[in-house]
Amino acid sequence: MTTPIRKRGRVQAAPEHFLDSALIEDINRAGIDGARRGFLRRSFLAAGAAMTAGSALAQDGGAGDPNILTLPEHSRTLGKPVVTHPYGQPSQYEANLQRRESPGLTRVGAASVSFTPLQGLFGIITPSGLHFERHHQGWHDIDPAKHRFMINGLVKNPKVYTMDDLMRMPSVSRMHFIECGANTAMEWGNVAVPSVQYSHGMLSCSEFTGVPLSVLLDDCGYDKRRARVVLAEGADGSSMTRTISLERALDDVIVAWAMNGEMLRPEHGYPLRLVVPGVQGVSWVKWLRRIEVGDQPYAAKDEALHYIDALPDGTFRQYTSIQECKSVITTPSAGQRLLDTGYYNITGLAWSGRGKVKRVDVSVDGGRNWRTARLETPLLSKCLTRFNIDWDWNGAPAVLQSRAIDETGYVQPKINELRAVRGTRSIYHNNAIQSWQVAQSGEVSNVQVY
Ligand SMILES: Nc1nc2c(c(=O)[nH]1)N[C@H]1C(S)=C(S)[C@@H](COP(=O)(O)O)O[C@H]1N2
Ligand SMILES: [Mo]
Repeated sequence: MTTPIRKRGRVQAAPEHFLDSALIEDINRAGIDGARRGFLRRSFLAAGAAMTAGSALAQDGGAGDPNILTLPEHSRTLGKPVVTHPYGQPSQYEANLQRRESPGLTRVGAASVSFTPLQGLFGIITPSGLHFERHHQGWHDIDPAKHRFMINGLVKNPKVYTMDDLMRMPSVSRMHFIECGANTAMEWGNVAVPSVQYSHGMLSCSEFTGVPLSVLLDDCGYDKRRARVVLAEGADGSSMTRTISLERALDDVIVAWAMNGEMLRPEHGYPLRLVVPGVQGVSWVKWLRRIEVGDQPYAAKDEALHYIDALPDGTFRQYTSIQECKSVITTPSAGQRLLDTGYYNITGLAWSGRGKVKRVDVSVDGGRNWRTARLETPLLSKCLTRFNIDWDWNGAPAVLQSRAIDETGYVQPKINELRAVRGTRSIYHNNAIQSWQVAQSGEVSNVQVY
């Protein structure tokens, strides 16, 4: 038995951060119906009016609503034919759901980041067109017929593969999250960004298809006695190179050509990228052109020597490539507004680079009391997990938090706990518990509470 839904809570999207003026015009012009957009529309009409809980607008409940009483045009006419769009597009009413760049983050867009709009997504899979982007030197649309992939170094038979060679090998399909090591970086010192898109949006999750790297290493006859490490190299201008321990390379790393059932999109490495489950995004080399097998003991310890975390005592921590257990509530989240008291489904995402998520607890009082959320299937290793929990909002100020625990028993830390160990000069690997404050007005904002 679940809690009966007395009155559905309504969430207003943030006007500034993920609603642009063009959309507002669209909505006003289109006079849309449909529950979800109806909420949005009423919210806009209500903008400026005092949005106290239980306002008249919040009470209309649809009774006598012309959108249900009048037979609309589309119920009386012929619709558009098949193949109007040979490759389908989202509804025009979803035009606001977009990847967004944080202005000024880098000097040029070719070395920048775009963030996934986590607040607008459902389930665990990120639509390919909304997958976050991180490039050091821009992206390319590489001709797969001309693309070559080489394995060299400590192998008996160094080989150069074409895409055709690779795609006729035995393949696997696996769902995994990818998170940039710098996700949530802006929040180390204090509250810095206005929405979950910017605080956690360097995170996406897809089904990837490709050949296991272990199959390719066997195919080339890697030197089992000496090999300790592999180095992956990208074909873009940054010549992105990252090392991975041989142990991991043989475990679950994939040389992938497909994402979410189609060939990779160019922004994500078409026609070939490395998938390194559980490890920070930088190791997932895009436009992959070479893997070199080596024996350097320093690199064998683990991957990604390049990212280090500055500690308070002036020392640094390295070999921190695994994305530790983390979670975030995506609705309600900063920039949204609750339009009514009553029932809400608090929903969010949890993940761990070390395996499966075991449990997610949710607090609505800033971490004093916790309840265990429902985890939705599938529950996969090194993959996003969707959680949901019922909440009856009584109109009083609240602080929403989620805390994930993975199958190793690791508990997601509070931001002050993390700072005590790692200081505030870090950039990477902020996996702290996120707090969203709900004001009496229903407005939700980013706060740090511990
Ligand atoms: N060749 C190449 N690979 C790359 C990068 C790059 O700039 N060039 N960026 C890395 C970083 S820092 C991240 S977080 C991920 C981002 O992958 P995405 O753009 O598909 O989200 O790709 C990684 N692989
Ligand atoms: Mo990254």
